[in-house]
Amino acid sequence: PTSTTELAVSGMTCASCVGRVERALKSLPGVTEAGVNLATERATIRGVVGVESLVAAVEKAGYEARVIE
Ligand code: 9UX
Repeated sequence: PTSTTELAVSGMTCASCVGRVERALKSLPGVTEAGVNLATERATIRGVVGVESLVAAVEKAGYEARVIE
């Protein structure tokens, strides 16, 4: 089923960081929507995708992520 996942993302300091993280998330198969809020350091992702894949994609882009329970 499609679900919404929230990640806490750290290490972003400018708008280009936000774009990098959004692109990394949107490039994953199954992701239909991904948005990043720099002020709150939160990423919201919708789609059919495992949370470990989401975290790995953010880390590969050079930032830190953890799933918000
Ligand atoms: Mo902005 Mo982010 O100059 O990794 S892209 S700090």
